[in-house]
Amino acid sequence: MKKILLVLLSLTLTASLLQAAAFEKDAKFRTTKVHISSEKPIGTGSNTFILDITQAGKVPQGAKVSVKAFMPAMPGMPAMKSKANAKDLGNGKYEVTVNVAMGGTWQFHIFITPTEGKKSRVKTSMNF
Ligand SMILES: [Cu+2]
Repeated sequence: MKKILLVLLSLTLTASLLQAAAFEKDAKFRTTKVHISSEKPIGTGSNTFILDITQAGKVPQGAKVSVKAFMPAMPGMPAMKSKANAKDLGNGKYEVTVNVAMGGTWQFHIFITPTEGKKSRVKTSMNF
């Protein structure tokens, strides 16, 4: 009986390790906090992120969330920009797929418009 429990426990642990995010980052602006995670490592092309948002410790329900990713112009390369609207998964979780055209450092601005109160813009950056 004990052995079965141990096997079940290790299977559960393995499953939760497999589900661990390949990418995680925290960003905040005043009392707005965003935990950004992705199941896959960030790469060129489409990247899907889960944004866990809290505002003053509460989860915003029904907020409009969008992301702007951009890379300023560099010598021999024009500025690059991509925008995406996030999908509300409920409970403060929002899913967004952002397209990034090339490797390097991208600035990410997360725009949160709650049903009531002020909009916020949370800034962070991603490097890959
Ligand atoms: Cu560039």
